[in-house]
Amino acid sequence: MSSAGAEPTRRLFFALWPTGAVRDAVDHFSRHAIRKRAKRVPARNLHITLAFAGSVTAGVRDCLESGAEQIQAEPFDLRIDTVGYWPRPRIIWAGSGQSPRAAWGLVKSLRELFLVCDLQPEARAWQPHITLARKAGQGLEIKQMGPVDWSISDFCLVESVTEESGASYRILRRWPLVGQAGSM
Ligand code: 2AM
Repeated sequence: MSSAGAEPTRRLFFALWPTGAVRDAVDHFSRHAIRKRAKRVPARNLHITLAFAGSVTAGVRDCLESGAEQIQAEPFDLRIDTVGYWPRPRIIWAGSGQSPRAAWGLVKSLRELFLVCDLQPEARAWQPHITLARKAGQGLEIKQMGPVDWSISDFCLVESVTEESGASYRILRRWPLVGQAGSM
């Protein structure tokens, strides 16, 4: 229970959410490539985090939503063709050998929005990835993947809820990518 007077918060992040076909293709790869000992991320949870806000109040959420509405970024294509393992968080991930400028522009805009909303943006460079499995050893049996081509035409604000069975994600809002080249 929250202490008296403490404002309720929700754990939020901006993300790219795959279409059904992309999700299924990535999940198919994950099922075949990852050993059972790793904790595979279920298909419904596969995504790329753009900017992680953490636990925020309703006021901050409002700020994020109204700011996100103003963001102009072009739609872009992402080719998921790379698989890797990060020993520190012990995750197996899928990503793209080449991420387009528009994707970086979108992340930059979201990081600027975080400052406007009194949130601290991530200090590290963005590392676009889909987490395929957690608590993983070097579990990859196939080093190459796909490629899976993903046409990205929107971005989402997502709530993360921790349940006994693990994290569950709920898309709260989506915004279309409609900007012109060079616009912010
Ligand atoms: P991960 O997949 O690399 O673990 C929801 O938790 C999403 O936000 C996940 O994609 C997770 O990345 C990312 N995330 C969780 N905690 C984070 C943090 N402190 N900084 C950046 N991203 C985080």
